[in-house]
Amino acid sequence: MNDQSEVRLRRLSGCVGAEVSGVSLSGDLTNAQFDAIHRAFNDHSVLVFRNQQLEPDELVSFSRRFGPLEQHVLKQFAHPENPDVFLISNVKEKGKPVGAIRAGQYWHSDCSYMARPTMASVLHALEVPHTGGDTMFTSMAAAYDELSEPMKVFLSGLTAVHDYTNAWDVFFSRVADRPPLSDEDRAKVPPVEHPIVRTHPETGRKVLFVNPGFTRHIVGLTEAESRALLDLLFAHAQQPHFIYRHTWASGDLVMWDNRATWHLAVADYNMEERRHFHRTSIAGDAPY
Ligand SMILES: O=C(O)CCC(=O)C(=O)O
Ligand SMILES: [Fe+2]
Repeated sequence: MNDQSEVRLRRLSGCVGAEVSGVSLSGDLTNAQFDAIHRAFNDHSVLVFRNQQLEPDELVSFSRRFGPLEQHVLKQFAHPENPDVFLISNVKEKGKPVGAIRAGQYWHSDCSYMARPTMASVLHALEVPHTGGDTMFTSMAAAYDELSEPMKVFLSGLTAVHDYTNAWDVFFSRVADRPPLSDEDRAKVPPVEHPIVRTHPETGRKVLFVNPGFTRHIVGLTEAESRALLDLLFAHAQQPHFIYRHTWASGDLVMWDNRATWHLAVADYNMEERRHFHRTSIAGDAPY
C-alpha cells in the first residue's frame, strides 16, 4: 500500500512545520518515500503525521531510518519492552509517574546540554487530554535571520554554557510532582560549551543555538551582560510569527529538528486526565 502512495505536504505555519500525509509509518517505507520525508524534515524542521498506529518496535524502526538512536539520562523512564523508547507521561502507577512528568514545560532544544545534542526527537501520542497539552515549536533559523547585522556579527564568535541542571534550577524546583535529580544523574551531565550561532549541517542555514531551558551563560560576558543578552534573544525567538502550535490527537506522530527549533510543552491541562506519549531520540553531532 505504501508503495503506491505519494508523500503529500501541507505547511502548518509561516516558518516551521508541515503535515505529511499519504504514508503509514508502521510499514516499510520505500527509499523514495523516506527521501521525501527527509527532505521535508530539512525544509520544515517539524513534521506532523496523523493517525499512526505504531508498536514501540515500529517507532524505533522508523526513527532509525534517520540515524542511530540514543537513550535518555533518566533510564527509569524507558519503555519496559524497548529501551530505545522513552515515556513522556503523567500516568502514575502506585503513586509514581511511569514516565517523565512535566517534561519540557519550558522552551528548549533537546539535550543541548550534551556535547553532541540530540539531532531529532520523535513523539507519538497514545493518550491525550481532552483540552490543552499542546506542544509549541519555534524556528531558530528564522529567529536568527531576523536579527540585525550588527547583532549577528557580535554573536558570531561567542559560545555559551549549556547545563541540564539549569532546567531543574529555573523550572523543576518550582513543581512538586517531579522527582529530584539524583547526584548520580547529575554527574552524567556536566556543563558543555557550544557556539551561540550554529550552522545546520544539512541545510547550511545559520541557527541561534541558545535556549531558556539549558543555557546558563554566555562565555566571556559579565553575568549582567550575559543575562540581558540571553533574555533579549529568548524574547526575540518567542515571537508568534516564528511559532507553530500543535494540538495533539491520539495517533499523531510529530518529529522535530533540535538543530533548528525549540519546543515547549504547554502546562494547561488537567493532570487527572492521561497524557501518555512514546518518544525516541536520534543522535546528533557536535555543533559548529
Ligand atoms: O510533552 C511534550 O509535549 C514535549 C516534551 C518534550 O520536551 C520532549 O519530548 O522533548
Ligand atoms: Fe524536549
